[in-house]
Amino acid sequence: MARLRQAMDLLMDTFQEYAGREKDSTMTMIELVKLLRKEFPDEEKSLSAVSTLFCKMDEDSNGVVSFKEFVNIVTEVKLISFQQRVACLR
Ligand SMILES: [Ca+2]
Repeated sequence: MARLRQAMDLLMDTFQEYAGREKDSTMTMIELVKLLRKEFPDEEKSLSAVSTLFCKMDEDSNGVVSFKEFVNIVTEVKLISFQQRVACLR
């Protein structure tokens, strides 16, 4: 359980580093660009790709990404990545 707690703390810290440290902070598209540039330096970051990702993250379409929306997309991406790796092993 300690590892899961550490993972959640890391997710929260990473989100707050880019979105701000307020209690109910949210992430804008500009903040998402900064996160992607620093955390995923080798990934594609075209305006189109970032815009598509942001729209997918912003589930309630209010123009900003909450921590819950951020966690949802991160876990979805990791789940897809895991499923692709398992499929490759078959
Ligand atoms: Ca939102």
